[in-house]
Amino acid sequence: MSKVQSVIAYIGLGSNLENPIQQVETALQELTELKDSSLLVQSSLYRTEPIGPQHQPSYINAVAALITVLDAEGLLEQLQAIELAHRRVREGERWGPRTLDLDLLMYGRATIDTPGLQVPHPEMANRAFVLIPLSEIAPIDMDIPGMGRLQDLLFSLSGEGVERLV
Ligand code: PH2
Ligand code: MG
Ligand code: MG
Repeated sequence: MSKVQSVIAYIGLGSNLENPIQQVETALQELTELKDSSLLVQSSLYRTEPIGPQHQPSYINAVAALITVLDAEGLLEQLQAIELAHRRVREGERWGPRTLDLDLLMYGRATIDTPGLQVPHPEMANRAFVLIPLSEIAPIDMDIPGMGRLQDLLFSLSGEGVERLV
């Protein structure tokens, strides 16, 4: 009998349009229903200042951990289907506003660099709105492939503009 290889994946959630808190809460619910996967744990929600263009509303961000037997591409496909269901529009300016963004931050210890998918997410090391919620649910000394330990990345980052919702 072959063993099932399950993987822990970290997903970043973000929204700054059309009731962002509701968008993120619904998406977390949808992640609990994802095929061949189960949601292990989710962070608090955070209100965060926009990175990139400043003329857009503040974001709601969170991070979730899934255990999955989907491969990374299959998981990405499922995440994009959820984005589409939230009427995510894929045009407009880079880093501009969106109803829902689901980023595959990490897929086990995999490093993936293809035109459609880069894992770990190339921007995550610089983003307090990712690392702060991640540190709620991941081991604080977790090594992020190619980027370093979570604790060191956090230490060199300002937490300004990232406010946990009560
Ligand atoms: N996502 C972006 C661009 N800027 N800023 C915040 N605060 N939160 C985000 O999720 C975010 C952003 C593109 O994915
Ligand atoms: Mg993003
Ligand atoms: Mg994205």
